[in-house]
Amino acid sequence: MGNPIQRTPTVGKDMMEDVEQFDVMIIGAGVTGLYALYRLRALGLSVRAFEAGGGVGGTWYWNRYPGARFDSESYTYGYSFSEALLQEWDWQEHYAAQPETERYLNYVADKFDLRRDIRFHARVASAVFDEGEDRWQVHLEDGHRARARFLITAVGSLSAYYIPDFEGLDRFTGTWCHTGRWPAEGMDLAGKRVGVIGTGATGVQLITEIANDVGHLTVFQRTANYCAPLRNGPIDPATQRQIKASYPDIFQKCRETAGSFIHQVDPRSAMDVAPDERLEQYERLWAAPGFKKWLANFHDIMVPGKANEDYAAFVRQKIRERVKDPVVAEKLVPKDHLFGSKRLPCESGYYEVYNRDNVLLVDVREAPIERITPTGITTRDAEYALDVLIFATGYDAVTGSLTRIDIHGTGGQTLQEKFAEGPRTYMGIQSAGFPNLFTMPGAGAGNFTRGCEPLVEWVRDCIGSMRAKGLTRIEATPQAEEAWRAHVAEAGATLLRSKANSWFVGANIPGKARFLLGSPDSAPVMRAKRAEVAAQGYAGFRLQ
Ligand code: NA7
Repeated sequence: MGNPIQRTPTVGKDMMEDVEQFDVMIIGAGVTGLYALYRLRALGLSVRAFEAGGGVGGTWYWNRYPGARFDSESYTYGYSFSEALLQEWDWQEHYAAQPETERYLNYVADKFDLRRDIRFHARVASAVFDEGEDRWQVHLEDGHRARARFLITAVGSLSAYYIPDFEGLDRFTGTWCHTGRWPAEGMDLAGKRVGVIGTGATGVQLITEIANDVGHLTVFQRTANYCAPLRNGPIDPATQRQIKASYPDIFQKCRETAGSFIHQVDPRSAMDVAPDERLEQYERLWAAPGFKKWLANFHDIMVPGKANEDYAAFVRQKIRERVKDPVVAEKLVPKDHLFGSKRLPCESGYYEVYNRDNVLLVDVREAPIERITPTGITTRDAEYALDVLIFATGYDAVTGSLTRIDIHGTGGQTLQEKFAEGPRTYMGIQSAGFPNLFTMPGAGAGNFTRGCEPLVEWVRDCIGSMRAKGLTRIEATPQAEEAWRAHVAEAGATLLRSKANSWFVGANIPGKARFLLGSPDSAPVMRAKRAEVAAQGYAGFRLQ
């Protein structure tokens, strides 16, 4: 990424010319950025959002790959703040596909007249804090500059896409792309020899969707995942009416759960019920849509131990039953990580794909990819001729989208240097030495919009209260930050999602420090902690 400024820039008078001035700048016009713009503008502030894409939506703008869709129920994912919006918008499917979600976010942007404060095709290259003025100045890649008292990085937790450093990609003569940058005009896959690297939530959706259209599909799998049937379907008119009548109840239920999903965990232990009753529950939830089979199950399935292993065995059997060739089936059965330690991909016919004659599964743990050649991929054991290569290889999660921007705080320090050993923040909201910068962490492992709304409202209240008191600067104290980091390290170590090598802990990126990205606390606990901090006059922050 180009950086138009020097390593430790200063903000002199000459740099002030032609610099737009705002109260608040937001980087990103995805789910969080749009809501932050709406809320902060309502305070009477001048707000400008900078969006690298040509339209709103963030993740739902970039991830146009075939099969991209929610695993959250559509009506639990949409914004909750406007009753009019809730009643006007008809979700078409229980788990909406990307085009529907992108339409929804465009509808929101239009309804609340948000576009007039968004600059599109505006990638922020750097941001520099002016210590004399308590203001941030951002520099866009196109040379544009703007300043504001507050900077909100609503950059998304899964937006810095990652392509492994395979030798030879530059010499590949076919077409290739990462799923997170799927071309808007689409990719012509019909009849082509297509290779997909990666079988996470994205790969699973993509592979299922394209298998029928391509000439031949080669899937390069490093780690088999536990995947569960999504059981999507259209929302009929009666259900639509029922959903619209029960939004308060839907959002209340989401508020009560750890990840802000609608599914309430069964407080019973799997091991405390009789085996036939346990199996009956497993089967019943397996037949239900969405994450129910994961999040509404016996509580101890979500911690390492006997119940977790019992359920993993159930899921493995479900996979085996669907794949005809037992050798292929065994490759698809996860054996090297605990159930729930990675994000559970939901699928709609994924395993049956491997029963097709035009699909080949290559286990790259057995025979690693050695290089990309002009005509395909060479593994230790074979060569695979490809016309199209698709990277479903994930993201430099949470911190990657922040550290790709050259952010300079007080004393010339950069966020990149500060995050070298993992994120250093106070509750994910701020980093000491970067005053007035609100980093909006993804909920990490939660129903995204449900997590982002209360966080945006907290920041809105914080900025509102500062302005009411004539304060110009808020900064997390190093002590509060250190205590938070210690808490994440300690509490995070016990969590199931710290156990596998996934993006949850930064383990998918070579060289990235292993550290839980996101909070180890449940969403209700996080909301309570933030409320307590605010009630105590922003304890853990220094205000002036
Ligand atoms: P994920 O879940 O990080 O999956 C990335 C996939 O790419 C995963 O199967 C990886 O295997 C694979 N991968 C990554 N690097 C390599 C290399 N070098 N060689 C072979 N395979 C590789 O990303 P997704 O986009 O699927 O999902 C991200 C989130 O988006 C998801 O959690 C949802 O919340 C939405 P690995 O498992 O690391 O062995």
